[in-house]
Amino acid sequence: MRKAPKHEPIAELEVTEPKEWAAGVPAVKKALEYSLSQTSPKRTALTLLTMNQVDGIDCPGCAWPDPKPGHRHKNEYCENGAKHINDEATSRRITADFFREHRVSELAERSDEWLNAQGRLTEPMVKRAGSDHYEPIAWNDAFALLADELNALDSPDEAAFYTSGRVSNEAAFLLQLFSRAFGTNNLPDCSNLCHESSGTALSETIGVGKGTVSLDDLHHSDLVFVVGQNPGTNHPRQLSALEECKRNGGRVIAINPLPEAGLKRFKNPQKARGVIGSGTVIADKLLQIRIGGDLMFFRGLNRLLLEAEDAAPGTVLDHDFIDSSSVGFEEFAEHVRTTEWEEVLAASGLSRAEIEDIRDEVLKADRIIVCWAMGLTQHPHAVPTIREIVNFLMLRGNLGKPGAGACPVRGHSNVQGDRTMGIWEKMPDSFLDALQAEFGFDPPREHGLDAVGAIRAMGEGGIKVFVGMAGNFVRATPDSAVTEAGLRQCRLTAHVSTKLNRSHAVCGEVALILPALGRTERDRQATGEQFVTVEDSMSEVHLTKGRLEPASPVLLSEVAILCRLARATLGDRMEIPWESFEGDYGRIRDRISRVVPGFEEFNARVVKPGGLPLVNPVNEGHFRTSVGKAIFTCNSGSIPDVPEGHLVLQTLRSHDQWNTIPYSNDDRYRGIHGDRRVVLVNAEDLAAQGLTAGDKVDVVSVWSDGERRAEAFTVVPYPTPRGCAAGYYPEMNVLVALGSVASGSNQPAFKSVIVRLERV
Ligand SMILES: Nc1nc2c(c(=O)[nH]1)N[C@H]1C(S)=C(S)[C@@H](COP(=O)(O)OP(=O)(O)OC[C@H]3O[C@@H](n4cnc5c(=O)[nH]c(N)nc54)[C@H](O)[C@@H]3O)O[C@H]1N2
Ligand SMILES: Nc1nc2c(c(=O)[nH]1)N[C@H]1C(S)=C(S)[C@@H](COP(=O)(O)OP(=O)(O)OC[C@H]3O[C@@H](n4cnc5c(=O)[nH]c(N)nc54)[C@H](O)[C@@H]3O)O[C@H]1N2
Ligand code: SF4
Ligand SMILES: [Mo]
Repeated sequence: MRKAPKHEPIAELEVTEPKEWAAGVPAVKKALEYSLSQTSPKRTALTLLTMNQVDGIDCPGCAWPDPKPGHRHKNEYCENGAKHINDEATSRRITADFFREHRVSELAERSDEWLNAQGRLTEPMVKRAGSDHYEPIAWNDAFALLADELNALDSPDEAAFYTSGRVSNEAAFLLQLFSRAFGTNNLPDCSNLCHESSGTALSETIGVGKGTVSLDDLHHSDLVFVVGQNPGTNHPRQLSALEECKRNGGRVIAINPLPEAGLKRFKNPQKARGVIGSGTVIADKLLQIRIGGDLMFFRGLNRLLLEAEDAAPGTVLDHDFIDSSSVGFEEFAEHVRTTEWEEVLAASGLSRAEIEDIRDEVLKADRIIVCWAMGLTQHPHAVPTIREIVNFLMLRGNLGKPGAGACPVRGHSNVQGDRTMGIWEKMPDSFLDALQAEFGFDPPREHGLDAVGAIRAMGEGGIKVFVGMAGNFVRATPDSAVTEAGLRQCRLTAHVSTKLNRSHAVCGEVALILPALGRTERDRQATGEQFVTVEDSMSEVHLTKGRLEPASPVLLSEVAILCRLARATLGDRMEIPWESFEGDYGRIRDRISRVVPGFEEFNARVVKPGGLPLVNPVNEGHFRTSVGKAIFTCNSGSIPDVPEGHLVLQTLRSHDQWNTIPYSNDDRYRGIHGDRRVVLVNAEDLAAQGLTAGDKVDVVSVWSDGERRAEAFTVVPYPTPRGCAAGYYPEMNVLVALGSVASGSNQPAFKSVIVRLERV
């Protein structure tokens, strides 16, 4: 539990009307303003002009894919992508003096925004046991220290290696190789916090945990659902794809508790008409659903589709698909027919007429895509919700055909690739067998710990060494006070990072900061300049190559850090040529091509323009499920009863932040300026509780193991459904109990927090 940072003044909160449209001229202006506040016009030009171009820098922001080579715009990036890249390319630097001036305990009191704003980390640092300061350490000493601690553990399972989704395929492959050679599958990652529920639901029902659509499918779909997603802020170029879909005659339905700006109207900053015109209406319909109501909404919709088929047999359902490609239809149909309308309407907060209207849209559409993100995955019943969406798609055969399919929209630029490379605490035996055949050692077979499991184990003393490969574990995870205590209990925490964040300050007895090259920078190794590769949300693997000089000559690449750590730790225990991997990343890709299916001839194929598209078996008619067909499922669940006077709170991103890092206190589209410590509530709920705009409250969540409290937040009336509330991540993470997770995926339920407001 943490109040506003002691050391920094907080600006006055100013609330304006939420915006009706996204992007346009202000987006271009804001991107340039932020870029120039961080670095020079020359460096801005160097990064922005090559961003998302063939041979250039892959945007370090979200995982939205690029159009095919030859179809890319000169400025193939969005306002937020420009901010993310310049946040890394900043000219500001943190040196040893900085750590002499600021104690670790003081840094732990600073805001996330302030820590990030100090600039790039430039040399390895150590905080020794009993000290409250970081001091410089030579690279070799840092690796020796970390290796000694790892080797002193009673069991390799007392270590955990966390990965955040900006890490390249090459580094991710080496990290999982090192961890398994060392002897543990403890590989928690940001995917555990992000799309774990999607992976679980999709693997179970269609046999692959990835989306099935391409950009071209989106452009040519008849009807696209955008559910639990705020693309105007989090995947801005998705709006260009939706705009193209609409130009081709498609329709868009948004399902979201909030009327997010980008869902309404989009002014494409890459097109003249987008800059001067009134923009394109994106969502033909916006259903302001109650938080957590999507499962019952889709069940209601599926029931209506079954009834439409009853009324006109042979005209609604795709019997060919159902009969030849799926199992479980009869049980599913029986289950869905029992769906009570009362329950659907109560859970979704929608009217029956609204849902019937969507049925009519569906009946007119031959090709349907459902896109979703954190609004669906971060609930206790996230997995059944996504399974019900798969049912919905299957009813009319919307899987494995052009213009149709499932589209979980990934967050971090390489979060999907990291999984493909083996960053998962429970990789299947087929992968471990391939690793064994290639490297000649026996990888551990017992499943490891995920993010929630690792935090729990830290608290119980079961994890003693924590290594973070990018990311900001302490702020990304739930139950902030519990996670902080867990990390402080570790013997050693080490972070491979580009920028300073709170995970460096809330640390183990001994702590290491291992500063890495970023994606914008040239990576020179023994055999010359290297590139790395990433996989986007639509399974296209492509290369990325930095153009800037490194922020400091001392920095090492993530690959080099891992190779040197592995050599220091494993010595000559195994015949893995770490030194050769460090010198030439092509040799890592050679190994990947023999271990990971779909990457055959990786080196030769990835250098072709546009890269290497991975084929989703679903699009070739193969369902790799337990029965070899797609599986209809019977699903139940909604938000548990909300006691009188309580609200369901979702924790989300503002427009001006990258995950745990706010760039400013300006949530422009929602009209919240100057202060992030706000809670957005329906005006009638506020009135019912005797609260008015501007009142200060503590937000209190209630769990079986006690209350959590976020102190001194300002209430803001906001157009969200009755009974719902919203607040920003990571400020609200303190409220989410570690035990509150999605069943089946163990993903924290960051968007289902039952709270009450206490006036202060
Ligand atoms: N600028 C920027 N871009 C980003 C990120 C960032 O921090 N900043 N983060 C990246 C990452 S890692 C990720 S995972 C993605 C996240 O992308 P999003 O999933 O768009 O991110 P959130 O801000 O969590 O927004 C969730 C949306 O779901 C809605 N929602 C909440 N609960 C429900 C519900 O029960 N039902 C429905 N239907 N909707 C609901 C919210 O109102 C909100 O619009 O963005 C990526 N891109
Ligand atoms: N309440 C709540 N909590 C959430 C969410 C939510 O919606 N609500 N969303 C969850 C989701 S979807 C996600 S993905 C997680 C995000 O969790 P993380 O991925 O752990 O967090 P980030 O904020 O992306 O990490 C930022 C840090 O990464 C480091 N970094 C950046 N680029 C590089 C690089 O190129 N190399 C290296 N080595 N380091 C780099 C920098 O030091 C920076 O400070 O948070 C989760 N937490
Ligand atoms: S949409 Fe995502 S990948 Fe594309 S430029 Fe914006 S942040 Fe980067
Ligand atoms: Mo994410």
